Amino acid sequence: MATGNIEISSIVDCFKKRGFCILRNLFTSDVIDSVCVRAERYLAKPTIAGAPGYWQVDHPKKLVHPFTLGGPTLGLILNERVIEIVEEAMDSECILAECMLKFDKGVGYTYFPMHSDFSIGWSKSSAASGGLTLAQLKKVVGIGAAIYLADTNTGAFSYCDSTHKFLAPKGQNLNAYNNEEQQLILSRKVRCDGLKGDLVLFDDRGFHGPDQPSNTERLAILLDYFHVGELGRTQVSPMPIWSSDIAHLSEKQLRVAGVGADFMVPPSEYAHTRFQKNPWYPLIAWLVSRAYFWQHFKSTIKHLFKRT
Ligand SMILES: O=C(O)CCC(=O)C(=O)O
Ligand SMILES: [Fe+2]
Repeated sequence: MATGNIEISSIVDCFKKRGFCILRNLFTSDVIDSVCVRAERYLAKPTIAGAPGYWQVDHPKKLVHPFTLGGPTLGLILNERVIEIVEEAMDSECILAECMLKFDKGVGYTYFPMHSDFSIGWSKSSAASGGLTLAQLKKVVGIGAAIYLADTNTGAFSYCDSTHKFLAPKGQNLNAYNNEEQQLILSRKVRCDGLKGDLVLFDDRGFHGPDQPSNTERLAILLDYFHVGELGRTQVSPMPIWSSDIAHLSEKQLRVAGVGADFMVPPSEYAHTRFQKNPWYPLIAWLVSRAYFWQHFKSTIKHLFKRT
């Protein structure tokens, strides 16, 4: 746990040893509060017919792209001090590969089990050949971050201490490991309890996930930075940044935000678009197409009367 002006090198030392660390007092409560107000607005209703809101991809959670919150939110997503820590830990330039504001409802069952984000052969798109090699996996290829937008304990982000050193030999899914291996990994699980505004940094290669099952709601911004030296200037999907916000970004922030970068998944196919496959989608789409029917009907009648 690092608070205040602690040296970057001691943060990186801890991060490299244990695979995670918690940073406190990075952001002022004013900034966090104003991001929360923006988040609440978007979390009130789902996006329908272009009206702003959250994305629904399953029952337990609501998602919002944090860049759409705008303003002070960008200071969290592209914090220069965090970028400095991430780049020192990677020993490379980084790029923001993915980010998401996530509200977990606390449904009382496990829907996001512990996992590793990388293993040998990893790739996000079928177009990429071969996938991640062992030599690449030995480097800090990806660093995730969770920014707590409320005090968090039950349901908090959890990390299996030092498991980034295992390099997930049987893959990303914990179920692929035998009982003994699973017990060994899970016995190292540390629940990262934290305060509103805390930021947890974690090595993507280690086993991690939310503390589930949990009956507690949780609100966090999740970020993922990739190692540019190993994975290229490539994002999982491009970032939707408002023109008014992009004007305030420094050169370093623009670089990490991925201005001019390549991407693996087109925005129209990215995970948040899953509702297109929901059985209710055609009906809701039909309702939307009729949403202004009464107005249309009145205009048509008026027009007819005018003609006669
Ligand atoms: O929701 C969480 O706490 C885990 C997120 C996660 O696994 C990730 O961002 O890679
Ligand atoms: Fe993950």
